Amino acid sequence: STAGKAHRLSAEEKYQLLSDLRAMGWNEPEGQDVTFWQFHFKDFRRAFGFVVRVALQAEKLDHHPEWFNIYDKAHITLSTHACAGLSELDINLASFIEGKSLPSKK
Ligand code: H2B
Repeated sequence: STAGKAHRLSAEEKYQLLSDLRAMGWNEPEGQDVTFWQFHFKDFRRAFGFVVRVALQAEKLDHHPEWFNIYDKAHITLSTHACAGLSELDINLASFIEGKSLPSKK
């Protein structure tokens, strides 16, 4: 498992590593060491296809999101349970989500 070695990002590391993701709409809610984003698709088929692609990648990375889907939306929260905060594993998964998995993003 890679999660056991996960290092909780410091405030400075988060500032650096999350800046690109913030520009794409990812957010860290006040008082919670997580990052989240709600994706909006054209329809359920695209939203659920997205969820499936991210699920397969999550298994490859052995790092899993918290999420829910309502019709054409998918709400994703990323954090690393093993370090009770954000780690580079979350950055990796978010980068995959932004880079490879959103051809049908509205
Ligand atoms: N996903 C997330 N988000 N955080 C974890 O700490 C985590 C995980 N741990 N997926 C992994 C699985 C761990 O339980 C396995 C054994 O590697």
